[in-house]
Amino acid sequence: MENKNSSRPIALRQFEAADGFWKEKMELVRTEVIPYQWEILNDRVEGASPSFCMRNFKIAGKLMREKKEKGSAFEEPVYTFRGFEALPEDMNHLEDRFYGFVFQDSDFSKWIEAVAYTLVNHPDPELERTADEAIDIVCNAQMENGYLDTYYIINGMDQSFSNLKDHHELYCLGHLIEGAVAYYEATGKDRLLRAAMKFADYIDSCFGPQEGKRKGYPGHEIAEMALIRLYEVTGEKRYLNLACFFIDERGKQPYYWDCESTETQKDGERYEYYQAHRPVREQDEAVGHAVRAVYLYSGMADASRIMDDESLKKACRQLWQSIVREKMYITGAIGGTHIGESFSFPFDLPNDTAYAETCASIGLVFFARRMLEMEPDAVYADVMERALYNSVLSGMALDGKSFFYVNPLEVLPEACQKDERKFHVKPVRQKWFGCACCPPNLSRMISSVPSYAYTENEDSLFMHLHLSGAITKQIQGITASFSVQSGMPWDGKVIITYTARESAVMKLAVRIPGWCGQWKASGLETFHCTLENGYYYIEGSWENGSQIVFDFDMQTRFYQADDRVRENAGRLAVMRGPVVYCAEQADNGPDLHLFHIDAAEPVQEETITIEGQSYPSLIVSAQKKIKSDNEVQLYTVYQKPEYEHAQLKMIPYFAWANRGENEMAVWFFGWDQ
Ligand code: FUB
Ligand code: ZN
Repeated sequence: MENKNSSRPIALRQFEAADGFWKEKMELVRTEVIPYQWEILNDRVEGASPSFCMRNFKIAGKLMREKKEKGSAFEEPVYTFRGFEALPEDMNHLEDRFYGFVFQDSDFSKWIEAVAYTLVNHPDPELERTADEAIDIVCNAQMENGYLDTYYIINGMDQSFSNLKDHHELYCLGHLIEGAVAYYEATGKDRLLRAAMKFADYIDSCFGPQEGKRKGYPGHEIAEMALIRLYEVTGEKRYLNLACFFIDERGKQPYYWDCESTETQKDGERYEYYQAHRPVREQDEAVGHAVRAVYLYSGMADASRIMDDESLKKACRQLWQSIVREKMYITGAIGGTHIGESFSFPFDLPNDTAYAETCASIGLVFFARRMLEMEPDAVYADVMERALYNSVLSGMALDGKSFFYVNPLEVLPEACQKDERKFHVKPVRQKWFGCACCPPNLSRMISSVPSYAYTENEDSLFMHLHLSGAITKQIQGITASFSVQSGMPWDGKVIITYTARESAVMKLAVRIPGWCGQWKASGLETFHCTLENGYYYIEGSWENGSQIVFDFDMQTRFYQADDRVRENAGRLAVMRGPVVYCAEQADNGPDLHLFHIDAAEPVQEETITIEGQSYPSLIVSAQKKIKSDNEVQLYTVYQKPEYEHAQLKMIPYFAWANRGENEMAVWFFGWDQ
């Protein structure tokens, strides 16, 4: 069914990271973030919002045991959904009930997924033992019929499926599948996979086109792409069918949610928030909750690839365009408004009230890779790279110990404290969150980056990101292997060497980054080369020692926004290669808004060390408005302002807020006088 141009991500075991930017990040996740998050999941970090995640599983497991022993039904609890179960004042005497957000289970699933990715190339018996124990706790909470969502197991199954729109059962299923598949692929252990399949089978017995089954679909998408992943690992077509059912049922009239229960309101026109306002093939604008949206589009892209479904592909391309042409920040962040954590209208991209949730950028990376799997076109990889190096990485402190949920492009700390419209913007990263969707999402993303960097099909290996390491590919019964040395994102030289004894006839498709004005490649004499949709296809017989060297120009460039982005009229942003830069008070003093940067002057570079890590900082020539000395009047008759020459020191955006609370800005007025 699949089109021959499509490709699949490499398995993580095909890649061994070499020293470099991403290896450092992956190591940070492995050595710092994953152990820290395990403590968090068990509520053992002082000063951090409690998670209750593992506790909820334990309580649900106890109920399961009691049920088995007594053969009795649960006692009916009072149904108290408020989205978040408030904490008791006395944390030492918690009742045996569910605490936290209704989707708290998913924190475990994301954690185990990240654990799995790290175990592939770093066997760690102790971590694996901890993971197995956690899996036991989770599996013990599963009901006989396969159902596994602690919120309902603890609060009462009579309410299960009563509010698909908001209550996240299918979201928890999706994350459970993702974690279970990853753990199975990493370790070969199938306990969690079997639990996830059992849950999926139960859902399959309740939902579907057949008579008597519910015609509902997830309020928070992810089950779609997860079920497809489950199909791909098990070969069980029913999971693909269920995913396609969820995708196709969305937006059909009468709306399922109008009919599902008395608790939910009949609110058809607000279903944009859930991307359920229209059937997906008729959706042409990215709307609503940004994470939900990109998770849905990812599932759609998966389904369209597998089914080679042209109408679904068309919808994916249209939605992609809607995001990247009209609704994406220069950092690759999405979600312009905190109201509903949503996309705003086209070109409404405020810098200081941005929502720009870390999870949404991660979801955009999911979507981008799936578009690449569907059809190799560097425009997708350009966005994937933009998001990864900027709005995804900014979600985590350089030491891996604190996190941003919201990733603004301009911050004045006082405004975050005093202006209610900006309360969602934090000037420093937090240890954890009551709603902790972002940190564990970051762990699973970063620890699986190689599977975003490389995809493959029968005769080609695609290099979307230029990640240093050794990569293998099976082709015509041969193990082809390449070593890649790359200084990205700081240095544009990429050296690719074929390192297998046996030669292989194949295509290597290397992405030419969209940000790169000029590039050259050498070592191509014996190959047939073509440039297509931003990929340089190098085809021929690869012999041991064959070496291709790419040189991508990393020159710093100034960018402007489309004129319809009113917020940035007359402003410039600075990028060096794929990395967006920002300026902080720590280097430039306060009042960043008074700087006007001069794009006509050359940019100097000097190394800056933050948190023990060194980066190129940029010294940009600027003019700084001299502040008026009138301190009594808010408004005065216009006088030509005076400026003084200044230098604006800029650092990589992802590294901001690692030196305490301070002003930050990405966009600056240009100096064109
Ligand atoms: O609803 C689950 C997650 O919590 C969403 O993906 C995030 O936006 C946050 O609302
Ligand atoms: Zn999040």
